[in-house]
Amino acid sequence: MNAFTEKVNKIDRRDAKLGMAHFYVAFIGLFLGGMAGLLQTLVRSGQFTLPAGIGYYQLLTLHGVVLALVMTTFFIMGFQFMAVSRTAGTLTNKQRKTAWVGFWLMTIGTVMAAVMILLSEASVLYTFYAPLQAHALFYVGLTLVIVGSWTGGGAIIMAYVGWRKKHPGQPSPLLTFMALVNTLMWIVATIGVASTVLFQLLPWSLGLVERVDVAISRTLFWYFGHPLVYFWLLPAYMAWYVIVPKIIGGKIFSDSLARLSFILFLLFSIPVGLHHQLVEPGIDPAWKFLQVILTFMVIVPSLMTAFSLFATFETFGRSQGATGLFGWLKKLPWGDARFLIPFIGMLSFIPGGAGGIINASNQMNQVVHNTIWVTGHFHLTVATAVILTFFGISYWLIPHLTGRILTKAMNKLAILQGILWAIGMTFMSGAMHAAGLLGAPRRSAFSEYGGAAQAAEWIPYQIAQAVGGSILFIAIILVIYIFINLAFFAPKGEEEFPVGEAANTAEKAPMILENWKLWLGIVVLLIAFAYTIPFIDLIENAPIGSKGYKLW
Ligand code: HAS
Repeated sequence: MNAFTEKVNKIDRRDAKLGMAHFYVAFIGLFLGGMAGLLQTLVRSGQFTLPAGIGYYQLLTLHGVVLALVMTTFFIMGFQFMAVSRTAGTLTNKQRKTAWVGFWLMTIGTVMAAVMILLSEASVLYTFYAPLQAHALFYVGLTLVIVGSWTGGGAIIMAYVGWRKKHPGQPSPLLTFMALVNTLMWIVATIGVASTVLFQLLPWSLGLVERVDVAISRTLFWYFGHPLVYFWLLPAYMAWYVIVPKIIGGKIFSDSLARLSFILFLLFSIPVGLHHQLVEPGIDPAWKFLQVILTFMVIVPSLMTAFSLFATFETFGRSQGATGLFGWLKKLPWGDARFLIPFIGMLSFIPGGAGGIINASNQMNQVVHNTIWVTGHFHLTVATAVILTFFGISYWLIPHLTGRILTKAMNKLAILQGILWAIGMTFMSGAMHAAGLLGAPRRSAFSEYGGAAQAAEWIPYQIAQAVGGSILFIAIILVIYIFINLAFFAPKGEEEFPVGEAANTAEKAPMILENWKLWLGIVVLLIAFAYTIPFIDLIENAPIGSKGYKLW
């Protein structure tokens, strides 16, 4: 390898350290959160009681906060830093320092929130809905996680701006562009959750004010809560658009299409939060209807992604001599964990996305809202499509960063891990969907509901969830084992950081896609359009508010 390719292709050791720090926290979180998940499914089967006074809702809070908020955020920040470092060049000292400050703020915040949960001071679940009231330090911890992520986001923005200055008139590298879009979306979205935490929940939990306006707090939460799911999804899309084509030996279908789909996410992922509140009182149905329409707009970039992926796979297969309608499927590298694991994720996103469309449809939402169907939906989307893609990324990125390789034996184990995950999740998420349709509630411990006949119908599905949860836990043990191997024990060597090229390199991405004043201007307008009147309504018609409750 000559000095030039070395410089371009290999991530600088100082940046690699930054990435690995994020991944250590993410994988510790995966283990703790996964353990909590296993115990939950066992409790809900009715066959197991928690020892040592551990509460079901305490465990559920740990599971949700550690996996949905902590594990994802650390993995995503780490991955995005590495993607930027690989494609826009090594971070400057200032950028790297800023990123480290962000990392430490997030880590301190995580420890604070986790300690409060473990001390049973914050069993408020991952959505920390008022009027459930946690200890003030729980909210302070979450605030630090957000502020830390903004600081890290600042480092990504600085790296992007630096690249643009050095390359005037040129479109930025695709992965850097994508990391930037996700960062911008995240910053705009987290303003909602930061507002409710700082101005409502924190003063209320400190006793500075007695009551909280529940509807405003939830609306601010969901202003953030829906883009949050795309903050998880977009790094997986980065891998699907840019990395998977290179792994299979193919090309990115269209660089411009990929960028456009990310811009559409930036525009439409925020002004849609009311679709989580379709059954809540206090919000005019006309505004809910408007946000449902906008929700259907945010489905478009996912459909574009599906189209683009099929095109990449089919074009590659045919270039290898495949014939017939589905002959190209046979040409894909099924034995390569770096491809197979994200591919299982893509497959699961087909029913996962279809479930989302059902949720978003007002009438059907009345059937599924607050049932365990919704839990089934997000275990297919974030806990399969996204997480399997993150595992697939780890299988080449961790050895790339530690100067080791994914051996054939580890590749096989990784494939087994992905297949176990798919089987476990089919049991667990499938049973959740089915029980939800029979009316089983979400966010609830085991109960026979006074011997009600309807509740008895749910029990076989709850047992199936425990079977699925146990298989998933075995898969988590495997992934942790592989992670430790890749971080510390695998043979030394060079593992590639695959970055795909567009099929048509002559096609230059239109520079308008990097006109941030335009896109952020539209974002602000759409948010103002979708949220101003609902918020004025909520404030004008505010009830006296609620005192805090600790139901655990
Ligand atoms: Fe959702 C609730 C609507 C996507 C996560 N969602 C949740 C919650 C979470 C979550 C965590 O409208 C629960 C929050 C809570 O605690 O209360 N969701 C949607 C819609 C979409 C959607 C319309 N959700 C996601 C994603 C998530 C996620 C992504 C995480 C990563 N969701 C809702 C609604 C609720 C909700 C309501 C509230 C429910 C309630 O009442 O509480 C869309 O973005 C989905 C679009 C996706 C597609 C699929 C495209 C398929 C692709 C794969 C292609 C495959 C290939 C391989 C190429 C249209 C891209 C195939 C190869 C072969 C050979 C076949």
